[in-house]
Amino acid sequence: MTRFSANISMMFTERPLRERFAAAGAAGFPGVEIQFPYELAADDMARLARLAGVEIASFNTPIGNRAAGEVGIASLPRREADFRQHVVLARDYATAVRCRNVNVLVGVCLDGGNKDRCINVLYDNLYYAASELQAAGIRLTIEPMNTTDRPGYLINTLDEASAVIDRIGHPNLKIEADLYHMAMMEEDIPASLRRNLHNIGHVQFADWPGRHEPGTGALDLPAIVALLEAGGYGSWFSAEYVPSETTERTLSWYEPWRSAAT
Ligand SMILES: [Mn+2]
Repeated sequence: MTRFSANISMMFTERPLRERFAAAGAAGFPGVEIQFPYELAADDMARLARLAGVEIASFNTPIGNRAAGEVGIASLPRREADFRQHVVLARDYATAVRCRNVNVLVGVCLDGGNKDRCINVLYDNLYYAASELQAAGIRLTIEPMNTTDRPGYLINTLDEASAVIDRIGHPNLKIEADLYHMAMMEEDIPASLRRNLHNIGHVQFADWPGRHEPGTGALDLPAIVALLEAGGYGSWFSAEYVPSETTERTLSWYEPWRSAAT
């Protein structure tokens, strides 16, 4: 059965974070995800999710020092020890909240533009993270992002992510495919999804342009869901959009699936 989650870092923000779990559950979502959960204690978050009847679908490893331009530290030379701490933190957090997917932000190269060095650091770090998480039963993903919102981000398309995965060669490393980023970076979204389907471990979406709810742009969500499921994809579809009005008023796209689930 198709399972949708709501990203409560961007949705249901009319409420304090602690109340968004129940709001997502009441709207019929069996899962939530959260970009950076660490402001909540893990046992607190586990309790909020349990009370709301939702699973935690995915979250990111820490973003690092945003003021210094860091978008994750996975590709930063001389930060390997900090990266490993982030992985252990995320692994323990995911275990406590029973989350089965953790996403690593591959980041931008801040080493004076020495991209080769950053890429080599990234390979080593991803192999470490994939192994560490696999031992805990948690999948690791990397997410291609668009270069307009994230200038310099190291992985921008599904093909690039697949090339990194093939190079690293760890079975626990997959792609978090975000249809919003794909709309800006891919020549042919269905073709790219088909080509990389064997590597896709998690899916997010927002419409484009605007990054709002499905129906506000060019995204054909039912067609994408059908394509992925026909190809064997069986994990979450995570709504990660900026609601164009109060979140509850932007959920008509979800109605067909919500009715089917109840
Ligand atoms: Mn995303």
